[in-house]
Amino acid sequence: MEQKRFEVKSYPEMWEELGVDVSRFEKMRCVLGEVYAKSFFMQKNRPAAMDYFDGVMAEIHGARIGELVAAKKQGRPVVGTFCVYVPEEIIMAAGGICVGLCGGSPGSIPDAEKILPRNICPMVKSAFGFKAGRICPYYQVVDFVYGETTCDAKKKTWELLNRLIPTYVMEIPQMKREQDRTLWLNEIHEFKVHVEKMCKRTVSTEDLRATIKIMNNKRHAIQRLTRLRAHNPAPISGKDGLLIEQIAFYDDPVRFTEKLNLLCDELVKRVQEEGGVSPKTAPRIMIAGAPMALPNWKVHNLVENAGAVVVNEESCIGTRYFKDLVDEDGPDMDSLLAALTDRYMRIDCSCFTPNDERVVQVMKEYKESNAQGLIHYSLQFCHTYNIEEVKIREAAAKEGIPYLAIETDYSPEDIGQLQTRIEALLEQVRG
Ligand code: BJ8
Repeated sequence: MEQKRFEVKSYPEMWEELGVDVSRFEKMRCVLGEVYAKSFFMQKNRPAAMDYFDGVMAEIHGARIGELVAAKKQGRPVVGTFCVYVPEEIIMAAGGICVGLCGGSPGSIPDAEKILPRNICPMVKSAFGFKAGRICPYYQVVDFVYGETTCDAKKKTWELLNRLIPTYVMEIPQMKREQDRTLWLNEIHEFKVHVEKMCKRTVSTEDLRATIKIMNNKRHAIQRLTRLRAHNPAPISGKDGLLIEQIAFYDDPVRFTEKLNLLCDELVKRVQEEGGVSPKTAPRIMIAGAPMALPNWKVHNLVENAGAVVVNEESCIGTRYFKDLVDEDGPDMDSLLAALTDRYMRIDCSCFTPNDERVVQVMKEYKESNAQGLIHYSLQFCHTYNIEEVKIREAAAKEGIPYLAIETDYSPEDIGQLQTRIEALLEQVRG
């Protein structure tokens, strides 16, 4: 099949104004375009509505950055986050715009390693390296960022990131007892006060209720996509599913929701006609674990190039981001903040102890997605996911689920070894 051409569009003047190191970023832009074309345009029978998401990628450093620059000129701050614990609803209600800044690229890691130790998680290094090297327009356009005290690598990196960009830190509890909920409720109250100060706007109950609805609608749409992916044959590839989950952290939430619902309408028809992107016999694989930040498509590429289809991502760039909604009906600010507290407290990140609800959730999603094999995905040096993997492995064994645990980084060095192990898993599923 002839590969369609793809280019991430170039806007050197705008980048220059933002302080991006344009000559270095230009090279990264070209590589991203090539990798994207190879990963996404070789797929057969892609839904037509993926055109919108291809367009978002083509303009990921162009039109979207232009929108953010325009918003800043109107006095709306652009706020970067690294974790799904940071309540976007409050930032939006204060007039700010939220973008996810996790790093999924090997290209920024050497910049980070000039400062940070080498033996920490690649996601943290990649994120830090983008700012240290000035090689990402998103890191240049944000006015300030919110970090959090989830894992050690992140919380200590914020101290150093604060030298490069104002970095505020939310304290996330590590347990889920009543006193931890109280701590988190207080933290959310303080966060609101801080956001209001930074955005120079007081959040009204109506503002907050409106942004809770916007975010709930977005979560509903991604939940809908997830349910459609549970059909056999899969109406959309796992790679496209992951791409949509990644784009959810960058795009305008209202537009994203509308376009995703259009895609879902197309997938509904496919399901009715039993159409799909792979044969009914293709092994169906679920991936659970650490988030895969844009442009990390490494494991999905390997699984789907081997003839299988990824049907679910239990991850923060996946179901942990959208599985729970916020109660919209509270009559006043206090009840809305309490509803946000409860919803965000349900996120089952491995940084919590104990975190057995995640094991239950992984098994639930495995069944609901009609998967036939489970891959646990950990990033190198991520102690919490790597250790929690033991319990996921035990639960999979108890259920007789074909299982593979992967610990990897963003480099291509282990691709051959991963390919062999993934093929062995798929053989087991086929057998
Ligand atoms: S809520 S998963 S987004 S912290 S992989 S940086 S834990 S060493 S990403 Fe996360 Fe929030 Fe949790 Fe989700 Fe550290 Fe592990 Fe790296 Fe991680």
